[in-house]
Amino acid sequence: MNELMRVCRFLDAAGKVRVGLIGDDSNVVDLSAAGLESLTSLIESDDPLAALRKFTARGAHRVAMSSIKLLAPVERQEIWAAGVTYLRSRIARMEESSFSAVAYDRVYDAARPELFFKALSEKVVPSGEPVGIRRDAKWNVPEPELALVLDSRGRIKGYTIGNDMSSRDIEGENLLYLAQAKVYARSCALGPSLVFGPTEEQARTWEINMLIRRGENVAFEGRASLSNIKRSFAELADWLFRAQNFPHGAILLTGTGIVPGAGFTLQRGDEIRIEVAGIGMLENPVVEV
Ligand code: DO4
Ligand code: MG
Repeated sequence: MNELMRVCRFLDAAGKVRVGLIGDDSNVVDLSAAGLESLTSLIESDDPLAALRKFTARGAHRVAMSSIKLLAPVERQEIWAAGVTYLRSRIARMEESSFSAVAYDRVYDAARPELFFKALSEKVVPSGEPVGIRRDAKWNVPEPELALVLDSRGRIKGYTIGNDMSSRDIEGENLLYLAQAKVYARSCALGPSLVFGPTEEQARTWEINMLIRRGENVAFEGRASLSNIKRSFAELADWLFRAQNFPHGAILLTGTGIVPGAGFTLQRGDEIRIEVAGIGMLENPVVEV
């Protein structure tokens, strides 16, 4: 088992953006104070774990988790997403749209995966901030997904949690509306941390859990094993980097295996919690946009 190191981006008390190592003791080691330039420089380094050890050894400046504001663990990376990578997602897409059912059925087994642009980094919502549901949609869901952190050469350097917020009625009406169903204000959340160290084999042993609270009640609860993703992570990364340049690297959401039943839609005020042991909990309230 490889060692895991969890890194976050945060605002310090003076409002400066910092990169920190999350400890087990509710403290964060301020790596920027130890000379770390950026999250991107860690992602680009050949051995991020060795770089992290070097910076933490340089007289650690610790800050309490409770005193910082978390930012999304992304700098200038583009955010992309894969779709229909779990059998559950194929079934759900075919149910929501008679019109596009054949396309979803085919892409699950095709050599080329479904990949789509999801967000610019400056539009990503961190843990704690609201995600959006479109006011012109009637059927809105969160999509909890493992996200791969890729360097500028397409190498998998770490993992985070992504929420690929989606409007299922818009997507189901016509496949040509996919961009509107997927890309709108507050439609992508990432965080809370970026984990360096785990191999793909290790990450595939993890479970992803989602709980949606509505007032005092649990409106939905579900889980999926990451071992059920049909394609290898390396395969998804390889397709993304074909005929594309990502000078700052990229984040690639790997698809959802948790799809609430057809009677469920998000409402304003719902609270979404997505957890992957080892990465942490991505928590977002829901607002209408
Ligand atoms: O085209 C549909 C998108 C599917 C998706 O986002 C997923 O499977 O996670
Ligand atoms: Mg998705």
